[in-house]
Amino acid sequence: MENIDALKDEVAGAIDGAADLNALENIRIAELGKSGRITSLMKSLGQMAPEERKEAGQRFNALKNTVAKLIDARKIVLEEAGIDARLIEEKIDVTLPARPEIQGAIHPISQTIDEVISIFGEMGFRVAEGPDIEEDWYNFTALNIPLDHPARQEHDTFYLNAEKDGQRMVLRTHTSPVQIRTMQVQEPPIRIIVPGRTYRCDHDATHSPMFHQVEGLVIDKSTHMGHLKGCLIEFCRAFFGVDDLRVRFRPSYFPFTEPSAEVDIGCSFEGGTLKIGHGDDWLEILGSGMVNPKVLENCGLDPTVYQGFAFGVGIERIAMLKYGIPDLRTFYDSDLRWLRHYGFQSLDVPSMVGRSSLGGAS
Ligand code: 2NM
Repeated sequence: MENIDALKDEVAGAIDGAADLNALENIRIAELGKSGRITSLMKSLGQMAPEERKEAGQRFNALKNTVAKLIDARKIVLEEAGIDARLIEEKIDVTLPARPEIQGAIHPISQTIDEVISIFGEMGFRVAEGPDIEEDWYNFTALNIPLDHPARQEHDTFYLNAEKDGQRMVLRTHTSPVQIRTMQVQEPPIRIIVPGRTYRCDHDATHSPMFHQVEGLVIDKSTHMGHLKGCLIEFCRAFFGVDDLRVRFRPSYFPFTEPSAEVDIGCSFEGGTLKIGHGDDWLEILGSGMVNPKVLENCGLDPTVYQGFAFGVGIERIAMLKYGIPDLRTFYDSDLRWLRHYGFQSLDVPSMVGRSSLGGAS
């Protein structure tokens, strides 16, 4: 029976010396597994004489239980040591520099809209917005656009399928419906600019079926053409960053304004390259006019009391001119290389402090 004690001491020593859970499991298999040493001892009881078997059975059982308990205890110790080791090894070093993140860029369309908002914001305009899907009345009728006007044809405007009441909604062809909605609900004075998406059935090198506009509206009791001119001259000079930029008002026609004027800025085309602000040529930038009294009436405003001016500018066009973007279609390609080239960093990025906001034009 001394060899049982020797076996116990040997196994206990091995368990104590097991360096990891793997080694411990190997000991368990070697002693208590199907063909382990202690398991074989238990099996040998069957061949013993009954008087021998009783005492041997007690001792073998005690040995088996002791070894099982030692293994369980050692297992807990090794598991805790494993967790401690991981905690030390995997701790986070908060002093490490942050991994570089891929920097997003502001799309030139967004940048240009922001610049226009900022310029008119300083003049006291607020931003108004409205739905892209409009009722025919807001998009055409209220604006004094006659039923037989080409813009109203199926060919030029995206119409939705008819509603139950027979009405056909349109994808707005300009942002002017928002001006109409504003005049209906807001007591003058009104000073708004309306940026947004607009839609026309037109798709070629210089037209996209979806494009962006910013329109503006000023309504008050004594607003006149002088205000229109001063406001739009100031806008052109601020937007293109040329203090003495020449600005020309050329008579034009829109159903919703009377009189109407197109706004041109001075430029040159020397050697095939366009320069804004210098030279004897002219470049069309804006449409504008004094709001037609019929439009005021349609909105419930008394044209003998109120008058005002309105204007509209195509965002893609002025973005291309200011930032030297040659092809309209690239605005909508979602090409990351293009966006990295022509895009803008947001001002709150520390690495951008001190850098010019100009993107691609340099
Ligand atoms: C333009 C040109 C001229 C315009 C007029 C109105 C409204 F609603 F007041 F009648 N909104 N926008 C307008 C006038 C738009 O875009 C080239």
